[in-house]
Order: sequence, then C-alpha cells, then structure tokens
Amino acid sequence: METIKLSGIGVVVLLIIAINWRAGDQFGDEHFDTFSLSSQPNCQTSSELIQEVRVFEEQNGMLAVEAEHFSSQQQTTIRKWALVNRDTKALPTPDPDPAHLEDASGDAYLEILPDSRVTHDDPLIPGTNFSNEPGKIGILNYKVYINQPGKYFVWVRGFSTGTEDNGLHVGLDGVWVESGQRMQWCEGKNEWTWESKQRTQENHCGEARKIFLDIKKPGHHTISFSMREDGFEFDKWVLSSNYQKPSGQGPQEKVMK
Ligand SMILES: [Ca+2]
Ligand SMILES: [Ca+2]
Ligand SMILES: [Ca+2]
Repeated sequence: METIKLSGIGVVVLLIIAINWRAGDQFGDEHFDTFSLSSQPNCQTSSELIQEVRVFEEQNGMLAVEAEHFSSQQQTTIRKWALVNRDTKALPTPDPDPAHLEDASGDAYLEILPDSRVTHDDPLIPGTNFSNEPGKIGILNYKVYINQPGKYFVWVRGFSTGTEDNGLHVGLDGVWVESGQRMQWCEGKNEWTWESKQRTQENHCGEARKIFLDIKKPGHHTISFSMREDGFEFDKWVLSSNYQKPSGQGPQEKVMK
C-alpha cells in the first residue's frame, strides 16, 4: 500500500516536471526566435567573428588578402565599409557611381560609404568624408602570420572614379606608422588598379617605395586599413618584400592551416 502511494506521488512529480519542461522548451523557442529576429542587424557581427579565425600566411616574402576577408571592423558610426558582391541589393547613400564587380578579385570588394564628397566642389568635412589622420574612421583589421620578418611594401587594388575617392591609410598591430599614411592613387581611373605610393607635400600623386611596414618579429600580426576619403573601393591587398606591382587580380590568398 505504501509502495503504491509513493508511486502515485512519483507519477504526479514526473507529470509536473514534464509539463514544466515542455513549457520551458516553448518559452525557450520563443525567446530564441525573438532574439534571432531582433538580432538581424548583428548578423554581420557574427560573420565578422567567424572570419576572425581566418589567418593569412606570408610565404616567400609575399602575402595576399581579399579586402572583403577582414576579421573585424571598427569606428563605423560615421562611415562604414560595405560589402559589394553579386548578392548586394542596396548600399548606403549617397553613392553616385555604380558597382564595379567586373574584374574584382574574388567577385567581391568593399566600399566605404556614404560617399558625400565626390568632386572637389563638394564640401570637405574632416572627420566625416575625409580623414587625413589614420585610425579614426572605418578601420578594417586582418589577421596575418609572418614567417620572415622584415620590411614589407603594401600594395592595394582600388577603383577610383574621381579625385575624392583615392586615399587610404595602413597600420600594423594598432600603430599607424608614418610610412602607412596617405596611400594615394592618381593613375588608372575607372579600372581596378594596384598602387603603393604615399602622398607627400612635394607630390600629391604619391611617391613610390614610401608605403611600407617594418615587421620586426615572426608570428601573428594584425594589419589594419582606415579611411582617408569616402567612396574608396577596396578589392585586395598585398605585402611584398620587393617593390613589385602585382599584375591582374594579384596573387592567391594563402590561408594558414
Ligand atoms: Ca561609389
Ligand atoms: Ca569621396
Ligand atoms: Ca576582392
């Protein structure tokens, strides 16, 4: 009799647990769905986090990375790098020129938008559509592994349609060295163009061999780029120990295993 009584209580307890479990399950699902829906704008953050584990390896004095394969992006309130690929439907405005996917390496590139200064007559607003100071607006970070330390020239493949979309900065491990500031493009309008020149007082079109990073130790490093002019279109970048312009879409990426 006592055994039957205990079993009855046991069944009731099990029923209560089962009901609670089911209710908790449903609440959990709803909660998850709500979270998922309200988190749509953060999808990019998730993909950025996934990309963060991708490390690009230098071999034989050469390293190539697609611009769109950044690990993270910072300082995005004023201007932000937008992904342009075959699936891109809308981009922040204003952005007066069309997409330039033809001949883009990896069928994708980044553009820093909005682009409010298109011609020299548009207002120049330092800290908004222009930043002569590096590391202030639209910072892209890339993880790399360097086998052979030393001096590396930085080459970038960009697409410029005018005079106010052709500047960029590059930095190493959070430091915006002088030799990474004011990358400049003058030649090669309206086509994807490799360049590695620094704008100086003497030459506004940029001087050769002046854009480089001194990587003193082998191992893991972070290479970063930041906006100089809005509307800059960024396809791919290369570190090379020789000052030799890449051809075509440039060398293949090498992802570290
Ligand atoms: Ca544009
Ligand atoms: Ca611009
Ligand atoms: Ca690309």
